[in-house]
Amino acid sequence: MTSLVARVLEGDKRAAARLISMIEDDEPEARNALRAIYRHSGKAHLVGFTGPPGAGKSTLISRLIKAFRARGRKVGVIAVDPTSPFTGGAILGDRVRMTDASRDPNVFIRSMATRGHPGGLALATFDAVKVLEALGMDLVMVETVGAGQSEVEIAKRAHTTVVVEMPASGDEVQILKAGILEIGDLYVVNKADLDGADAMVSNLELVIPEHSKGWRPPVLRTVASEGTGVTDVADELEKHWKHLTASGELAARERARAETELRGALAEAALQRLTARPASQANLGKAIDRIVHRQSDVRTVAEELLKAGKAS
Ligand SMILES: Nc1nc2c(ncn2[C@@H]2O[C@H](COP(=O)(O)OP(=O)(O)O)[C@@H](O)[C@H]2O)c(=O)[nH]1
Ligand SMILES: [Mg+2]
Repeated sequence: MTSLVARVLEGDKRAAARLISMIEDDEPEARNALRAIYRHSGKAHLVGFTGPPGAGKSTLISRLIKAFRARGRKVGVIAVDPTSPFTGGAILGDRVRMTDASRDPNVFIRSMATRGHPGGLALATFDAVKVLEALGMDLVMVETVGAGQSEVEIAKRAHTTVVVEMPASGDEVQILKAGILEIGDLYVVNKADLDGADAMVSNLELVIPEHSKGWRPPVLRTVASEGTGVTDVADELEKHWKHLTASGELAARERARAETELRGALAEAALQRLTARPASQANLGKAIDRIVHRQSDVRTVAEELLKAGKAS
């Protein structure tokens, strides 16, 4: 195990891949490894991408990998989307070949399943981010499925959140998903080659609130499939990072992130403690019966289980 950690710290991509698999499988040794690498994490600029399926997040990210490599940055990507076309090191669909990237020691791409996590973002995702930081990546991009609560969760965890939209087709009314306007540090209207891009941009510019901390989220347009506008996105990402460090906002976000992670870990630990043993499984079954039969409300039952768990 120590040798696996040592290899990750030396920049060995295969060791990192192995460790992330162990994290996905929730192997006990993975926890020890995470303990060992924790103090080597926290160095990368973590950028989250969210937006409707098909907007072009994966395509944009693949272009950004190239843009940032050209700037000498080491780039990690985690796609929390089983349908994300990062398989086998090749971006499918638009035929942008990523085989160079998979051979590049300074690029690491990985897809992860959400495993039914309600937010759509597995706790494992952010453990994997730490592995990539320990691996020496200085930019880590996380692609999330723009569904459920995942975009709110990525916004809480990432330093910079990019919302990727695309023009609506025909006379379809452009309805932005609720909550999307509070989370973006950067808005990208991709597929600017299609009709309706201008409308989408003005729509966004009209409704985006001025962020309180001296950052007005820009609205950029791209044709990711052609690489158009990608440099501007890379520039704005760097600008936002500079803004975060210069304004002190970075420290505040780091604290908020630590709190989110602690709360997540507490919830998971409590749940595991109360449901792991066969006896607790039976208790859980009885508790569910009581809720279904209206003998007790959910909160009361949860409190009782917590108390019983402490006593045992
Ligand atoms: N016309 C057009 N198609 C694009 C553009 N960017 C991506 N696409 C295509 O849109 C589809 C969905 O892209 P993808 O990156 O998988 O979207 P994601 O679901 O948001 O990750 C793919 O077929 C891409 O080739 C663009 O700028 N213009
Ligand atoms: Mg995708």
